[in-house]
Amino acid sequence: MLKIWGRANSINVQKVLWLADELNLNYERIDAGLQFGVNDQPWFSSVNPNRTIPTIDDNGFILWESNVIVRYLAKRYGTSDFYLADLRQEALMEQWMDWQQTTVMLDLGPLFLNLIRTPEEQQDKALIERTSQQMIRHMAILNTHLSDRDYILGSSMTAADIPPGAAVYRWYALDVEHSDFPALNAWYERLQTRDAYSHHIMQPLS
Ligand SMILES: N[C@@H](CCC(=O)N[C@@H](CS)C(=O)NCC(=O)O)C(=O)O
Repeated sequence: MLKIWGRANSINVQKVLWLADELNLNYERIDAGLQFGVNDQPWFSSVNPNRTIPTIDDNGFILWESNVIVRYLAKRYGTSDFYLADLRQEALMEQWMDWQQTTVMLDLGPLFLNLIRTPEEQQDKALIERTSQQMIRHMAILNTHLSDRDYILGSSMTAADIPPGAAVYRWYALDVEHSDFPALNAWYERLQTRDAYSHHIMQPLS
């Protein structure tokens, strides 16, 4: 059975759990990271030398890096309309997934850590202001993209919606300035109708 190491409050783990439920996969999740440890045990470095979560074991095939896990599982277990086989469509899926990881998270990550995991007196207010403004710019890009389609790649949900969809919940859940982005908000509402999204992504921030 598929094994997923990672605590349920990690955005990177949540992406994998959301996908696994969308694909109706049987899996075992093992709490790991922060207070749960496991990734600090000596044996874990042979599974993932970075000691990060999520890490998966799919019948002996070990993989880390959340968005790569999303792509692998979607490609292996998803239908061709969930993971698009066409070269250019696939590249567009990867574009939006990597944008979440390499652009959005550069701001959302520190913003989240400061607001949620840092005592108020130690919070970096300048960083909070700067990353909040950057998040508005990132979300404006997604809002524009979604203005003439229901999902990232068109009329139905694909694996491409998963990383940005996980990020957008965090942004809306944080107590920061949110501009009025109708298309982004409509997509967010569409995602909220999915059981796997509300179950895994819409968790209290901790
Ligand atoms: N780029 C990696 C980042 C992985 C990562 O940094 N995960 C965090 C949790 S979101 C982690 O392992 N933190 C250490 C811990 O929880 O002990 C990915 O997307 O999988």
